[in-house]
Amino acid sequence: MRLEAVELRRIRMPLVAPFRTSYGTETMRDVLLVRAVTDQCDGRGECCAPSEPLYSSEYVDGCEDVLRRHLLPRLFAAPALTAAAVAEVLRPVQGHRMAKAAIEMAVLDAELTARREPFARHLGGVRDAVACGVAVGIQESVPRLLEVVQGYVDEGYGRVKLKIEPGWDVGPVRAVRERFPDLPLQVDANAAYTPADARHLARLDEFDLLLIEQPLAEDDLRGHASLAARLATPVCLDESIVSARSAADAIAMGACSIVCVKPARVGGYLEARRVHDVCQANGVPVWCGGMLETGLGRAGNVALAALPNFTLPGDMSASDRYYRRDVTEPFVLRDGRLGVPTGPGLGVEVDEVALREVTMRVDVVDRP
Ligand code: NPG
Repeated sequence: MRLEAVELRRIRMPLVAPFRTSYGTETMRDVLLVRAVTDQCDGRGECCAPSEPLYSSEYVDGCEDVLRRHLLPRLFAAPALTAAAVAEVLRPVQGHRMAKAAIEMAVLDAELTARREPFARHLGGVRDAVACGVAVGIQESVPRLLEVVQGYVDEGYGRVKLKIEPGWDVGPVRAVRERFPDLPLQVDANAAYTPADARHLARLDEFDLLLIEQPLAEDDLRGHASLAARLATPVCLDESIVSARSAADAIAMGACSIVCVKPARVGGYLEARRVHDVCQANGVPVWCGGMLETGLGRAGNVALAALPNFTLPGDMSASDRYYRRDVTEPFVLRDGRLGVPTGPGLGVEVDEVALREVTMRVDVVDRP
C-alpha cells in the first residue's frame, strides 16, 4: 500500500456532562481525526490525546505537530507500507505513542477495508458483543454521586468505576457500596497517591472492589509492587503500561495483577494486542480502557475487547454517555453490552453531517 495523503481534522465535541478526575476536568473534547488516503482505500484514525498533558505527557497539539514534522514524512518515504510496518518505520521517533497510534489505526483501517476484513477478526476477537462498564467522575457531593451511579445502573451498566483522589475516596466508595451491595465496583486514582498513603488505601479493602487502578505515579513500579503486597484489593495499572514489555516487567515485579489496555497509550491496536497476549500468557486478566473516544475510537476499542483475555468489563460506554451526537452512528447499550462491528475495517459509517458540524479545521498533507 502507498500512503498518498493524510487528512488532519480537528473537531470539538462537547461532553454531555463534565468529567472530573484527579488531574482535571474535561467538558469539551478537542480531538484530532486522521484519515489515511492510500492507493487502495481510505482509513480513519482517532487521536484521543487530551488537550493538556495532565494524564500523560502527550496532548493533542503536540500529537498533531509530531505527526506533521516527524511521523508522516517517514511514512510517506516508506515504499510499501503495511499497518504492521508502521511501528517499525516510526521506531526512530522516541515516545509519542498516542500520535503513532492514531496514524497506525488509520493505515490499519485502510488495509482491512481494502481486503474486507473487520478489525475484530484481524485482532483475534472471539465474541460478538462486549460487556461495558462506565467511569464516573468526581462529583460535587456524595448524594449527587449516588444519583449519577443510580442513573447508569438503571441504564444497564453492569460495572461502575469511581474516580478517586485524596479527600474523595473512602467516604464516597462506602456510600456507593452501601447503596449498591452487589454492584461490580472499581476505583481509579490516576496516580494521585504516594506510597505513604498505603495504610489509607487499605481502608478500601472492605468494599470488595474488583480493583484499584493506578494509585501511584506512572514510573513507580516498585511502589506499586509494595503497595500490592499490602492491599487485598487487586492493583491494576493503566498509565504505567506503555508497551508489551512494560506490561511484562510490571507483572514480573508483582506491581499489578490486572492490566488496563488502552491502544492509544501503548502506541496502537497492534501493540495493544501484544499487551493482551503477554498478560494472557501470565494469567493476568485485562480490560479495555477508554479515553472518551468518538464512535471511531470506540469501534476499534470494542473490536479489541472481543479478544479472549478481556475478561473484565471495559470503560466502553454507549455513545450517549459521552456525546449528544457522535460522528458515527451511535453505539447503543443492549443488555449491558455493545455489539462488535462486523463490517470491513472499523465497520462504522461516519455521519458526514455531524462531522462537518463539529469540524474546526481540516488540513491535507500530501505525499511530497
Ligand atoms: O469511558 O472513555 C471513558 C472514560 C474512561 O476514565 C476514563 N478515562 O483516566 O482512564 C482515564 C480517563 C481518561 C480520559 C484518560 C481521557 C485520558 C483521556
